[in-house]
Amino acid sequence: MSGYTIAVVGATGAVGTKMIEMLESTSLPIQQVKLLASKRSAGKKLQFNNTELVVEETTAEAFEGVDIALFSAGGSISKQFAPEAVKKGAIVIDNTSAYRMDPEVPLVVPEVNAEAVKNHKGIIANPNCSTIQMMVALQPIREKYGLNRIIVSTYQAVSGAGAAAVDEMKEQAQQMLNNEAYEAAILPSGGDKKHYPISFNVLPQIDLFTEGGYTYEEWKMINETKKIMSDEDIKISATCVRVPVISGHSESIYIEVLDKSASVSGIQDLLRTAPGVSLQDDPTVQLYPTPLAAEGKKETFVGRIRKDIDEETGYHMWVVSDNLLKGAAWNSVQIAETLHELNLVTEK
Ligand code: NAP
Ligand code: 3JN
Repeated sequence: MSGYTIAVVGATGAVGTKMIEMLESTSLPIQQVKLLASKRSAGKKLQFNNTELVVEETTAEAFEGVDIALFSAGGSISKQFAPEAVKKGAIVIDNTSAYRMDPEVPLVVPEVNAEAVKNHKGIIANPNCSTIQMMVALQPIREKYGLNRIIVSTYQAVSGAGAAAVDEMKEQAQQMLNNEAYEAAILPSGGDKKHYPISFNVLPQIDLFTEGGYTYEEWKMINETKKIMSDEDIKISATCVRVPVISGHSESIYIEVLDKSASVSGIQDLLRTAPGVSLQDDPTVQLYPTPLAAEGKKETFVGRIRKDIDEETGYHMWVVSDNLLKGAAWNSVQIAETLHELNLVTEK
């Protein structure tokens, strides 16, 4: 039987679980799936296409015979094991930030820069979830009208911070509704000193603060956008905010285009047929995207497109996508499909 051997590293996690689901629905020829996680999960059983698979510990040897390895077990695991997987002949598609800004590593959103996979030297990086959906929505506009400036504010779901953060939010909500004492131990960032409740709240901090009063999440959006769009000069600023939503990141995006002939209807026409985009934009019938409706879907949904009041070339829009699918697992599997379509994977 022919087909690829695909490893999922971090298979028991929030993203890894979705990767398994995406592999179940892919058109890729698959001979075998290997599920890898930490030593703690070794021996645990998970389903793939109604077959029970046993989770193995992630070791260098585990990548023997693997053609494609999808990593989502955190940056330190990618740093440790991605080079080992490459040495064993696998192509690594890495969902962490470990290699995203490495000039030797393509950073790929297939709807935007699929061809970049051709330059890989063993590792291809999957961008941050908030960057991916913004790129899918803006690329068609950029191609037609040019893009000069992006100002984005995100409304990010709690599942982006991992399964434990979702559990904490649910527990807080129940405690608050029962008028009981509640605790906050994870958000806004497990690595920071203070923690705030996310239930019935909004937190203007995702990850730790760094240069210029921006957080790492905000810098990821800025730097990754410049790399994916191959445009160091594009003006971009981001404010990343956590909201009490389980899945689905939303973004309010302001752009300035170069071409003065752009219009709301012109942008709507472009997005109606753009790859990976679903236009949901009709205020007369209250049609616009919401995270709850986007959950479980692969598309990036766009609505509320309108012209800025003062700036002739300025437009606003609302962009929503499932952060664990297009933002992570689906984009990674799409990269694997792109490699396959371009005949860049060799079966062992
Ligand atoms: P999670 O739910 O906490 O899952 C973490 C996974 O990593 C689990 O499968 C865990 O296995 C595994 N792991 C932990 N330590 C390990 C070790 N020493 N060796 C091998 N595997 C180990 O986290 P998540 O939300 O799925 O996120 C995982 C990573 O994906 C993040 O750290 C981030 O880098 C990346 N991510 C990317 C995006 C994006 O924007 N593209 C979004 C979310 C996450 P056990 O069950 O055995 O502990
Ligand atoms: O918080 C979110 O909504 C997205 C989080 C992504 C994330 C979480 C932990 C570590 C990342 C990422 O993909 O940028 C990382 C990381 O690998 O740096």
